[in-house]
Amino acid sequence: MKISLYSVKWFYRMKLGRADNELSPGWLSMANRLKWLKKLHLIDDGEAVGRELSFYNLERMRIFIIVILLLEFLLFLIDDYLVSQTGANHGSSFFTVFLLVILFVVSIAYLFVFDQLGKLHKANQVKNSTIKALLVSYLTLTMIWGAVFTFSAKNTGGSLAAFLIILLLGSLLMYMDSRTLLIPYLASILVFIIGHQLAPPPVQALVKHYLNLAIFLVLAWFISRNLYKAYTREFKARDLIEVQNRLLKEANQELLQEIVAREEAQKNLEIANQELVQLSLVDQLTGIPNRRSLELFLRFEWHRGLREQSSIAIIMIDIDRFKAYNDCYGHVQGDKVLARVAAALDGSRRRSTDFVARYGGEEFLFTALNIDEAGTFTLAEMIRKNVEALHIQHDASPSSPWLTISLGALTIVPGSVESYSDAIHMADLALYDAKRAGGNQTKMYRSPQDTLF
Ligand code: GH3
Ligand code: MG
Ligand code: MG
Repeated sequence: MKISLYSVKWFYRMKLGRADNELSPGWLSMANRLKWLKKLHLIDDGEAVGRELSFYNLERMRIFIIVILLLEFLLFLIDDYLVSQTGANHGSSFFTVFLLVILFVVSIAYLFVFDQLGKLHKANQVKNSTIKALLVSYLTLTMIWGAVFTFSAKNTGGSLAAFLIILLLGSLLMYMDSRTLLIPYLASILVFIIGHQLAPPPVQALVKHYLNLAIFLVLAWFISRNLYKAYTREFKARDLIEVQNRLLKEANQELLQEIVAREEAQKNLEIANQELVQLSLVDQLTGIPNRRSLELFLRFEWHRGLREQSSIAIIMIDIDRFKAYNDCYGHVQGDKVLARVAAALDGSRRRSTDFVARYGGEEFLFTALNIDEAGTFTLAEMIRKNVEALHIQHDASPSSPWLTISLGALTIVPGSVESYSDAIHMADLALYDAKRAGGNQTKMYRSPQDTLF
């Protein structure tokens, strides 16, 4: 294939100004399609059909030669019989035998040649034109032989039958265009006419011969022409179907690739979306929910608390002397510790409704639902002890050898203050209290003078 199949699609579109991707445009007639496909070298321009024809013609030619040899044998028997019956005309019999021997030798030689040609053709080592020339030469020789054979027993009329049989058989078995077929026809007819001029038979036999020959010639030529046309038409249709199949296959392939690419893109998009959601809700450093996540959670739970008049515990947590820790152990180590503390806080959740988030810097917020003040205090103390139990060394802390946290907590029923931000502020005040008292402890928000409201 010399030009990509894409070019056909492109060409169809350009030529007819269509933007769509139709592969088999109904608006292009079959003849036009063939014409343009041929121009683009997408379908056969005569070479392939010629090759296929040569292959089948070689096969048929072998059959033809075998039939000729059988016919010869028959003629020999008939001639032998006639001679033995009449006991005369030995000249004619000698001429007949001579002709039969020539045909026999020539036919055997050609049989061998065609056999070799068949092999060469399979290996693609012989030109089409060579095969065609040899096929035509044999056909021409046999037909000329047939014409000459008519003189061998002019009086019996039987010899003309041999010529006619060869004429008809050759035309039927060889698929040739009608012009090429004219070569053996004209050559043999010429010999036939010359022969009849040189040794004219009785007028009656002459008329009979010419009439028979004319009828057979027209018949053979007509049948052969139709066979050849039907064959080439079928070949072209096959070729066109093949091209269209190829185009279709290619289009399918493209479509498949597109589907795969789309699926891939979709998957990537989903992953990216998931990552985005994660990024926006989870704190990168500690891996626990971030402040945004906390706000969403609190907004939802605050409304529920309002409806159900249930309590929410809010515990504000702050690492003690963390600045000093950073100064002492470095910021990278400080980051690691933040993650460890976050994990300890996360591990302190007892119920599925318990929630902890990084509030910012070294501050965290723990919430629990449906819990009273005593429960909240116990929970906060449990959290504090959990962190202390990590035994993270903190040499810069004046109050403890370990890293500790301070907690400010309260239990509140939504509605008693206007928003959860107020509740957080109150927890923060309690936390401030805890810091003021030396840190590493929990303070509950309860004294009214602590409040700013
Ligand atoms: P206090 O006991 O009063 O809470 O003292 P503190 O030093 O913990 O509090 P302060 O607010 O003075 O300092 C908080 C420190 O927390 C300051 C900052 O260096 C540190 N910090 C905040 N966020 C991060 C972080 O993401 N990584 C690290 N390594 N340090 C942080
Ligand atoms: Mg702080
Ligand atoms: Mg602190």
